Amino acid sequence: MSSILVTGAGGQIGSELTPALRQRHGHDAVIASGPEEVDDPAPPFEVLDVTDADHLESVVDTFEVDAIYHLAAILSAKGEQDPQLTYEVNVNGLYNVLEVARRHELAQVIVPSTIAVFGPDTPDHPGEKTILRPTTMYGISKVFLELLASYYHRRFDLDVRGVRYPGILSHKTRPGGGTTDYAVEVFYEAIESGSYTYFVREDTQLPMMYMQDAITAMLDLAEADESDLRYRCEYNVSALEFTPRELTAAIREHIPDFQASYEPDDRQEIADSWPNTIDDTAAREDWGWSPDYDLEEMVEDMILNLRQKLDTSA
Ligand code: AKB
Repeated sequence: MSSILVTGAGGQIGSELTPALRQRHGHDAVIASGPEEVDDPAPPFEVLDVTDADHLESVVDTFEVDAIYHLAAILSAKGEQDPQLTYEVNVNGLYNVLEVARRHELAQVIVPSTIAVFGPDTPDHPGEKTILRPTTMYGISKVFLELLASYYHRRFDLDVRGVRYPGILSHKTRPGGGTTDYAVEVFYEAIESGSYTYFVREDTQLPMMYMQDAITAMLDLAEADESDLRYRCEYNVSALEFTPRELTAAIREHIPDFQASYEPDDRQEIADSWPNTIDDTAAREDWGWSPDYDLEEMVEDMILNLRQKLDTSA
């Protein structure tokens, strides 16, 4: 029986994408993997470092893998702390995945890109064809991803697809190493301690999305009719845009005493290099992208679920 491999399955997106894929394709048909053993997702789970091409190939062989959801990547803030490791994981890891997919003639590779492909010179509300000049190693590695995905499609007829994700908010697994992590951290702190110090200015507006919409985007694009697609991994997907000031106001609707303060650090420069909004007309036209959650619905759902998880009744 053929199977689907998920790399980075223990991460923020992987921990929610894996169960969604298992619901669609059957539990045992989805092989979760990551650099270390985790309790969640449940087995089948393989400890797999994507920079190890031989091990990746043996996993593809053993489990008769036919499609890969390649989520393993180092995000923007951590990427600036260790650009060499980021290159190794994001660039060499991606190359290993595309090469194994080519050699084994896999049916599909899904790999996310990001708004970090844009840079400080990007004009407002960029589309798919806007010139990309990122200033972070993470952004540069994702531009490479978009170009290499198109190359493997054109040259080897590999079906590679992906969306440019904005910051993603979720209550199950905390993000790690991203610039947009403040938008998740604030919920934990608001519930647990009643206050939070943002590491960006209060007027920093960035595109964001709730996890349920992020999973829908990836699965809908994977299942879209290939003849409808104008792009491979360049699809902008937009759902929400808010500043920390607006997020604070929305949280105060549920936690009136919540106190916010602002101490921008070096992640401010990364945030400032990304656009405030993005144009996702192509995704809406080509494969019917349409998010479900607005800011108020997202905040309500985050607080409800986190209160249960953190076991506070406040
Ligand atoms: C990050 O902040 O690095 C990520 C992203 C926008 O891709 N969340």
